[in-house]
Amino acid sequence: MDPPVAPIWVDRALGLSAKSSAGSKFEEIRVESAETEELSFLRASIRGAGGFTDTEFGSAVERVYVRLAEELRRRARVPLRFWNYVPNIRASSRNGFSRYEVFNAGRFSGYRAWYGTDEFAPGLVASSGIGHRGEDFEIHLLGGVRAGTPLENPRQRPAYRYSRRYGDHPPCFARATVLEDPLGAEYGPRSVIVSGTASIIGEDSRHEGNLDEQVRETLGNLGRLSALVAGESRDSEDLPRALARYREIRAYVVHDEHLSEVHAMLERAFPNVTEIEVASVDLCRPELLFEAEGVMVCEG
Ligand code: 3EB
Repeated sequence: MDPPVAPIWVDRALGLSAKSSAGSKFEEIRVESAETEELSFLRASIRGAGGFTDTEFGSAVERVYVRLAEELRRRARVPLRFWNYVPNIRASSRNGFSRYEVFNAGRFSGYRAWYGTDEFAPGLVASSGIGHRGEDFEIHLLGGVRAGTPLENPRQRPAYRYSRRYGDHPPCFARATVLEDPLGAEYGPRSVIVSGTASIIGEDSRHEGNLDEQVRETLGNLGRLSALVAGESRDSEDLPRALARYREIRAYVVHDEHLSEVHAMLERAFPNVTEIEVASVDLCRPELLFEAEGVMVCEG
């Protein structure tokens, strides 16, 4: 698997009967879509954005968000989950801004234009912000008929309230989106789409340079979210049981040589995930070695 591609579960939820449209290659923002009665999967891309200046890139990100808002509105759909594939995500410009910070500023402006206010936090959805090793900037968006409910992780500060340490504009996403609509028959009535999750407590990265510990801390974050959804007010005593609620997992490592080790660790941790995906990408903070996202189901 080599992102930007949709996770397995998105392809499955769209199914074979999804109607696709290709979009024009001659437009600045190219939009492709796949639609079903319940879901829209949109892919917007800008060619060559890896070579843009900070100003050009920030404004490109804003325009892609605004364009996606229009595309959803036209289809009478609302956002459920984003994947942002940012070229050179760890690069720093001459101005000292990382590409991820520039991306965050552009996304913030895009949301402000979309909602017409700075108070858009209740409308945020699950997201992943990762790098890829091409020159194009690409955003994938899963939209649905009815909005989900944003969920935050008590172990982590909401990203939209991060301090200025991570840029002048915070990352705009929720830790998870809770859906009351079935994503697919196999999940039952209620599922939770979980954002990219890393070894971050509060807003601080933990276990710099230590893969095993970063995986362990990340599993703790994923487990906490699961316990919360299950109505447990504290950290689950039983991490394996909490992780067993996950049905889909996609993970990212920065170093190719970690791929098989991480795959094996995740297979042990997630008994109810049929096919664990692991890809090698750059992550948004230089000290992070690992990130994971997925879907869980909750009984009742
Ligand atoms: C973090 O703050 C770092 O920018 O959309 C996870 C999920 C992360 C989404 C994003 C970033 C994003 O948890 C990783």
